[in-house]
Amino acid sequence: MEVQLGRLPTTFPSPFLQALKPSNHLLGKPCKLKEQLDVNGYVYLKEFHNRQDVLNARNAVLQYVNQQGKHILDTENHTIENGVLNHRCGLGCLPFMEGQNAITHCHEMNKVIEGQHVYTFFESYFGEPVTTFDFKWLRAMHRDGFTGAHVDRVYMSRGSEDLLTMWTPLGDIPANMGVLAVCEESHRAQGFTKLQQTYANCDLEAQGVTGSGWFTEYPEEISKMGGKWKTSNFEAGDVIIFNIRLVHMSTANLTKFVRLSCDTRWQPSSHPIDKRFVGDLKTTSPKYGVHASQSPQTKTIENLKVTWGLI
Ligand SMILES: O=C(O)CCC(=O)C(=O)O
Repeated sequence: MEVQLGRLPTTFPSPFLQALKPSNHLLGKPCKLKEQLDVNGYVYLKEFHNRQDVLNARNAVLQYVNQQGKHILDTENHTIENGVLNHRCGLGCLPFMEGQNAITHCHEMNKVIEGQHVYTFFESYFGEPVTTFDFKWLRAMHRDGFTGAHVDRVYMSRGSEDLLTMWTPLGDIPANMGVLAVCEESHRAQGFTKLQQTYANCDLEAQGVTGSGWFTEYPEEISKMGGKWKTSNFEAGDVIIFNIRLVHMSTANLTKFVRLSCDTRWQPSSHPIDKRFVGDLKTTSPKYGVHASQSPQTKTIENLKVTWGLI
């Protein structure tokens, strides 16, 4: 299948972008799951959520998206449930849904992303009660849109170092429609030491960095340090869970369908928590990522890379 990883056209599966192997055989064995997460930086689990619950959440989000404007979905030729984008709908046309709001916390979404099965999994994994951020990164990705390579730590380092991200695709999402891709072992492989000591240790907000916060939009800039890019044709119910130092990005949405997904964050309740993402969060506007704005005068990852000797 022809895909695009960030800005790079490539093929999946291929030696450059390999297929993720599920770790379902390790479910119920928290020590083994931990070992796998420590070694690879992630675990990929098929059918983690109930498929029908995910499809219900997808429909609730699609109804919401359609209510935000007439020219977002092509409802003249397709049903809302098909999620086909109007051909004129690009960046800025889809609603920004991240945060804590009516759609992130609707019944259908809650049943998936904060269901008892998720609490049970993380409680077993951490061996203690767990907390999830109230902030949810619910995303609708436009045609050709993607997320650049980054580590989550640059956005959320003021709490637990054991923070985990769970990426949940809302629907069946093949690799050419905008799926999460991880650079295996990038959290610990020797070639990443400098990146981990500079970029990954940076608190973007404290440093006043503007823009997306991504390290790069070009995956070769990451894999030249080591590691291996991996992804999958995700199906509704599948998840990938990874740590805050693992480099990841997404493939581009080369299809006519809107890509819907949600990333949620989980940690032991006994650990300090990044207060920016819990409590009453009120309205949230885009700060980093695909919707971020950037002024050339301000501090950016591009000029920091020169300071860090990573260019
Ligand atoms: O869904 C995406 O495009 C990116 C998700 C991501 O970066 C994350 O889950 O941390």
